[in-house]
Amino acid sequence: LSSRIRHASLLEKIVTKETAASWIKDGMTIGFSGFTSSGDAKEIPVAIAERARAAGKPFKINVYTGASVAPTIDSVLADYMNIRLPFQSDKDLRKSINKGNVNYIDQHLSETGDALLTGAIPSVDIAVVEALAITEDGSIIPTTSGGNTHNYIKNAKEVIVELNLAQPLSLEGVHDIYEIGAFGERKPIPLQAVDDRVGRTSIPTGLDKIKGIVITEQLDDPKTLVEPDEETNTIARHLLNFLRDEIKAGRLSEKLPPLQSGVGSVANAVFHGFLHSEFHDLELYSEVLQDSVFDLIDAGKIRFASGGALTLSKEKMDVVLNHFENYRDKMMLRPQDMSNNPEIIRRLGLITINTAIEVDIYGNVNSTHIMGNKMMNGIGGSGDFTRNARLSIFVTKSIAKNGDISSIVPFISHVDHTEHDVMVVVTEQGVADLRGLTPRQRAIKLIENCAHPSYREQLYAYFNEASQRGGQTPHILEKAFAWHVRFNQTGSMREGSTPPLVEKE
Ligand code: 0RQ
Repeated sequence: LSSRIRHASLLEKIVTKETAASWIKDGMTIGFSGFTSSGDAKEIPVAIAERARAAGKPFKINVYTGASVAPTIDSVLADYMNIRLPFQSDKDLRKSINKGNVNYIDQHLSETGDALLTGAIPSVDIAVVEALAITEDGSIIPTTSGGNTHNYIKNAKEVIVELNLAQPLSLEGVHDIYEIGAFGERKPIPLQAVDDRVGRTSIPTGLDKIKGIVITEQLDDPKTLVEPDEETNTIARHLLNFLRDEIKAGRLSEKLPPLQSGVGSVANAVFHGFLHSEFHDLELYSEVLQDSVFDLIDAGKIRFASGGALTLSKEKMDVVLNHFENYRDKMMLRPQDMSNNPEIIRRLGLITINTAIEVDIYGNVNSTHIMGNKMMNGIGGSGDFTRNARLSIFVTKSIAKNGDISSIVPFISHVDHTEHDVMVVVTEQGVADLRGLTPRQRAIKLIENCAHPSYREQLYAYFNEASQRGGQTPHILEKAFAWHVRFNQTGSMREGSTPPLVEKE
């Protein structure tokens, strides 16, 4: 234990999870570590829920995290949440949010620290954070993610540590914790390349601020790997060919600028595509480092990967965590106000790849809402990256739900990324490069290159009728959401669809 708790006085602070949970009172704001189910607090949230259930009295807390966290926070605490921010992807919590039972604040991931700093959201009472070790001066060494942990520790009155003995000590040194500073005192961030180290390897906390330590030995909740399918492989192929064409045209050099990509099946397929391509010396300045990143490192394709979290499947976690010394000099984990920092994203000139739920004919993108009102996950980092990218790319399959939904629509039903930020759209149908085009030109590119053939005629009918009415961005307002309305009424966006005779399950 002395390698993990490096100041003897801290040994007296070891408590049970039940004791730690008893410190969390109704109405408090808790800042949890954790980003994409990596480096989350694992035992205390469960103990908090058990205690609340047993007490049977009204109990609600505000739950702040880095991004999505494991069900041991988001499912287990869903009934006990007042405010939840800044991102989630949990099916139980999603239900509570969409019923209006949880006050979900869907926030750009880079901005939570600033929201705390400016008093825009309630401040943190207690930070509950997973640690690899606590240093002699009371600094906390995080585990598999950066997240908002340093902001929550700084903002909180007290800190409870979950010291995780299952996370290997070889992770020590992989973090780069840099304080971006208060408004008015903020300096240019001295990061010029993906592998520049500008901060510390631990989070200054102080022995006195640590209220208790709970020992745990659970590994992170592994991610289920979504294998590439025919469509995602085709999207990946189009995307890599687009990059090749950009190189041929002289707009990109053979050594690509650093890449960012979201989580999920397309991201995985794209990175698999890189594995079997001529691209080399790749650099990542991203949030999540998934399995494929480690495959690319093993194949010698990635020079350096900067991320916010290791988001791994069970099999990959076993390999990576048992041999982390093989990877440590090729990667760095940063807090999300650095991994997603607009200043750095713009300076490094990233190529960003994120997934859309739907795209409209003018290039606006909805990443968060189903049929205009129901929250899916949240904007996550997609806005931080897209707005500031050198080359912002959105990917999506052209249809969803067996073709009853077209992902290219006349008007998106919720706006996350505007036409001004979205440069390129890729579906399994092809690539629409929207740069330098007017809205009317963009509409034709998107319908022609990205829409599913079975919806093209319908899209042209809308666009042609709208164009006759005129305008910079032609619309028929009374019909703009007709496709979504039709889907809600009939179960399909296709014109002429009739409601099913039997209610769908
Ligand atoms: O439904 O779950 O019932 O099968 O939406 O769609 O195609 O599996 O794609 O898992 O990559 O998720 C945008 C949600 C895509 C995600 C989103 C249905 C579809 C399926 C999921 P089922 P897919 P993915 C870095 C960047 C925002 C955050 C972000 C996301 C389900 O990528 O949350 O980018 N992004 N972060 O059938 C209705 C449509 C639909 C649709 C798909 N048009 N209408 N349903 N679906 N299109 C990471 C972080 O920030 C941490």
